[in-house]
Amino acid sequence: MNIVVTGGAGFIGSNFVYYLLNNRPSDKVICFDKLTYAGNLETLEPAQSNKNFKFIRGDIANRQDVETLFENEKPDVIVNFAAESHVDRSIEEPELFLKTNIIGTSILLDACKKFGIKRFHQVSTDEVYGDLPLDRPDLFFTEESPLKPSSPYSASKTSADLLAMTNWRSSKVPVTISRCSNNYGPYHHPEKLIPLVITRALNDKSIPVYGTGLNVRDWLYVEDHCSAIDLIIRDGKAGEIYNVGGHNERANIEVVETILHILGKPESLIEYVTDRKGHDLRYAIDPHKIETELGWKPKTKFEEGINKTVSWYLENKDWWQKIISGEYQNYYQKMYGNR
Ligand code: NAD
Ligand code: TDX
Repeated sequence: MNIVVTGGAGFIGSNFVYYLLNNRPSDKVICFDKLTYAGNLETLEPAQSNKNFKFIRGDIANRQDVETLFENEKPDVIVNFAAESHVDRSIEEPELFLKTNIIGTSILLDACKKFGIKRFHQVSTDEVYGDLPLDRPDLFFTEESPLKPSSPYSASKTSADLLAMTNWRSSKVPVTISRCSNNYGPYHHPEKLIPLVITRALNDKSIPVYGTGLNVRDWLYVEDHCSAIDLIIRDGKAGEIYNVGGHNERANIEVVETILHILGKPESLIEYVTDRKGHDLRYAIDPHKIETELGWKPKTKFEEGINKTVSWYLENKDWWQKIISGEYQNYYQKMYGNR
């Protein structure tokens, strides 16, 4: 199969590229990425010598780029990871999120309609369901939970999901959607909590914890997300939504303390800062459907995954040091300077 991975130079997309190259040697993998601040060609360096891999620079929100991609590559499957993905940035500058996440997805769906496709898979997020209260550990997001996004980011992802489902209903574009909880692992951009804590702690810098630090996220090791998507594009049913998560809920402060402990750094680095606006309290996925219908099971528990992740950042300092120097410094000052 010819599989186009949009956003394959970012965190999860690049892990998915490697997952396919390692596990599906008869597939051709075409990464289509705009290379925004979040995309990094160095991440794909080891893939460039693989005869089954090809990189194309392009924008999912540009119709010409997308149609040329379809004409030249004749994809069987599109897996759409391309997105603006950071909640904090979306609160400051929503417009780019609407353009890439909504218009971009719509343009991809139009091309699927025009050129034909065996499967369009939309990589979505548990954030479309809004949040759960902290005092109801019995509640989980199911595929039937109401859509109640809290940020411009999650509103844009919700809109993309609705467009995907309407294209299935009205035009029979064979769409599937996965809604996954927070990922962590190699190649995660240092603007996000786990790599931010690792990289700042290694530089003995303060660790900004929003609000009380008690907000809960449900962490999934990125390779487990990749195996779920791989299964859905092969065995999942068109028109279906699958929640993906591994019951690894942790309060943010627990995550921060765990990382400091692994690195042997003091908790005095922790600095409580002004909360995120509209900060979602708790995410927790019920993965019953994908487990029972497709036989998916995550392999990596949080304790193992977080140790592997910290080791990866220790062994790949070059990768993240280049990112946190330069433009990212201005971003950090802008976002955290007055907190
Ligand atoms: P990321 O920000 O690390 O990577 C996004 C990638 O998309 C980058 O390579 C970027 O260059 C590319 N991109 C951005 N705009 C583009 C455009 N207009 N055209 C083509 N490429 C473009 O994001 P991530 O964390 O890897 O997330 C990937 C997907 O998974 C997103 O759709 C996100 O909503 C979803 N998701 C992420 C998580 C998570 O914990 N990170 C959890 C659930 C779902
Ligand atoms: O400096 C920080 N301090 C802090 O306390 C940052 C960056 C985050 N946080 C908190 C906010 C969240 O409760 O940590 C938690 C995780 O934050 P992020 O890493 O920004 O992730 P989150 O907002 O949960 O969203 C992530 O998971 C769902 C991804 O970025 C989304 O793309 C995905 O859809």
